[in-house]
Amino acid sequence: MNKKKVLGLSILLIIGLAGFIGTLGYYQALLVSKESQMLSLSSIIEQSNIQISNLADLVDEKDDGINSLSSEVICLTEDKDDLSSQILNLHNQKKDLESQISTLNSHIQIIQSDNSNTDPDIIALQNQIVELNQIIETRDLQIRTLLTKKEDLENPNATLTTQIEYLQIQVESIQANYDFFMDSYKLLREEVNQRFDPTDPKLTITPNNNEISDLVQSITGGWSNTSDFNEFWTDVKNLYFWVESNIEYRSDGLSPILPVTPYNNLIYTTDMWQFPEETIDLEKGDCEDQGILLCSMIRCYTNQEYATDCIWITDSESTHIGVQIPVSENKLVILDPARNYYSKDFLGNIVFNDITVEINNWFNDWKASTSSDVYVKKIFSDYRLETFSSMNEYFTWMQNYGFSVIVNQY
Ligand SMILES: [Ca+2]
Ligand SMILES: [Ca+2]
Repeated sequence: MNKKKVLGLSILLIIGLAGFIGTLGYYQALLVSKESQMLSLSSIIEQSNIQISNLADLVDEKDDGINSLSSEVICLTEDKDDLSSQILNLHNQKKDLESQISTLNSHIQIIQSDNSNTDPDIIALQNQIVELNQIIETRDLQIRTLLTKKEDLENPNATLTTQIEYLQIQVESIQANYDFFMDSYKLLREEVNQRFDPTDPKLTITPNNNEISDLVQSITGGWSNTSDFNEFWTDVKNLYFWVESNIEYRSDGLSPILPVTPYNNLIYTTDMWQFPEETIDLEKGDCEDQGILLCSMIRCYTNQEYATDCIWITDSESTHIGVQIPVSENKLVILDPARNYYSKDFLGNIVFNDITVEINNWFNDWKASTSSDVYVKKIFSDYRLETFSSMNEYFTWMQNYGFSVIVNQY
């Protein structure tokens, strides 16, 4: 062999040796690791063995407990049997006692029935029991009554509220009665006082009243031709004479005027206005009663189409009422049945004088020496009411009468 082959084999040998050494190292390290794992597993096994040992001890303890409990169960079962026996025994004893009681009750009933009608003590006792039961019932009733009162006392508000509600109903009822009473009095007062200086004298002129229209028809036969003023004045004169002849003059008596409220005093007057139909029925009346009747009759006769008024004159001492018929061209006819006066000539025919002349004629007839303060205070009819404060005011107003007036012709 040559040197080169030796060198090569040597190198190969070295390389193989080195590889072997490396592999050996690796397995040595692996061995160390496995030994460490073995140690760790040994430690776990050791701990597990300890736990197993502990569990074995515990199982022993439980076995002891089970044994102990088993003996207790045996004892309790014995006790239960004993108690059941006792209960059964008691049931039997109870049945026996009930039987004895039943027997005793039968004996008692027999004894009671034997003695009930014969033993005075038992009868007396029974009577006492009845009385006592009655007393108990009475006491029960008293107790219930007292309990009810107690409840009322415990709820005073409820009781007071009920009382207040009851009183309020009473107050409302009384108020309603009072209002009705006052309303009725107001109507009564208006009706009564209509007769005394009425605030609305228009209401006293009643041309539509059946009694008035029947009377007017019987006296005049009606206004058969309303363009015939001769018929008109003839019929008016007949109406005037009917009143003058058939209504007796009679001064008013003393009459009471109702106050505003029923609590004030009455006022008395001798000036009482009658309604036309009342004057017809009474056949009596003073100046305003006769004037109101005649005015109503003439208004009825003309079917309310021509002017006719009551004319109310006054001075410082007295008043008087007649009837006026305004006539065309500022003429005037006055009809005053209470004083037997009407606008006439010496033959008794109706005449048409100027208003101022006729008013003065009438004033002079009323009072022979006319006082300076006499004037027309009001005129009124069913269709109007006018009030004046002087004669000039009345004359001026009459110039512009503004209502259909009768023509001055026959
Ligand atoms: Ca006629
Ligand atoms: Ca009168």
